[in-house]
Amino acid sequence: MTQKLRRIATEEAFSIPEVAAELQKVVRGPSSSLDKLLVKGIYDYKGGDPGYGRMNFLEGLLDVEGHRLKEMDQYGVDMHLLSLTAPGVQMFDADTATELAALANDRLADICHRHPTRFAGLASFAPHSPKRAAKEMVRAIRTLKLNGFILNSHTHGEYLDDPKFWPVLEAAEGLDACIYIHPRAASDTLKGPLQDYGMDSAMWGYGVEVGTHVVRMMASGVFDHFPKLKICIGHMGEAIPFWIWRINFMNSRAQGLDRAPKTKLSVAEYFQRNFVVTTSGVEDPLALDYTIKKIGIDNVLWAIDYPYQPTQPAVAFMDSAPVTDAQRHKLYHENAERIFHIEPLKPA
Ligand code: 1DF
Ligand code: MN
Repeated sequence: MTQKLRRIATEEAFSIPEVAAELQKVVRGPSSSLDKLLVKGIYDYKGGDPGYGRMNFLEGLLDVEGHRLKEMDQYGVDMHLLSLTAPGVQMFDADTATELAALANDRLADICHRHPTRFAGLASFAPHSPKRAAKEMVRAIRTLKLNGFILNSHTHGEYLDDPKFWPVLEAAEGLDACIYIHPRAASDTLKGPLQDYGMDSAMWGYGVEVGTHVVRMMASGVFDHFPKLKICIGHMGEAIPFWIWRINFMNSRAQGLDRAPKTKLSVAEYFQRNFVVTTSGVEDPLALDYTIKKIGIDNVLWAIDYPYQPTQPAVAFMDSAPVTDAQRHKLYHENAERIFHIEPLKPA
């Protein structure tokens, strides 16, 4: 019996008008964040070339049930696992962020309930207010029945290894809900040489930012406190699979020199135990093969990165990837169903 090849895309962006309006205020305000470059191109778009050289992404973000569904049908994409697009609510003050995260989660849950086989969703939260965030996380999973969480890397320059964020990690672990650490531009203290030549975002800066974030988490020993915590990272692992041997070797040396805390497991072991990666925006069969070999076939998930990446090549890439049929089922949907608690299709 051959099973239908269900295609679940796991890093698919959307927004709501209220968050878009608040981001437009940020663009026009005094923030020194490197995110402003890209955010301006999306939310202060006035037609023509947005100075960012791209299409009008905002339309694609705000439209979920119209054009997006048609495009999914056209290319055989069964489901988008939606998440509020970067930088989410993390550039706002804590109160605004808390309020808008809850609103975005309500809207997301409505969409998922209207189309239970087409959309699932990752809930937002405001890390700047960790206790309120933990409450919203419980509501998002238990009441709204969302599928996990989205975090757009740093929050005002702070990273998840900071004990102030432990209520958030405790909530995620307790709810058995994965946190997808999605990129945003590098924090103010990291951004220096990333400001030129288009390096601020997906070309390079995003990987530097998220890679730095997850190396901090692994080296800090945070996974000794939260051994069952699951973290998802996109873009074929933000270069971590390629570097893991060296990170592991050098972390063990740093521990020997008392420059890093002693941890129960090695960095390489945390990477295999606590992480899954998606293929978003990397359509390179060699990178896929290498990533599968480093982290295991059960820990790699397919993604498009709609609307920032086109659907057709992402589907063509995974349809033709040099893997067995059983592996293709894992990559396209079985791993996503397991990690994000998406109900498998009933056998026909
Ligand atoms: C871009 C790429 C924008 C990704 C994104 O959200 C994003 C981009 C603002 O290329 O402009 O999520 N990405 O994940 O690679
Ligand atoms: Mn993305």
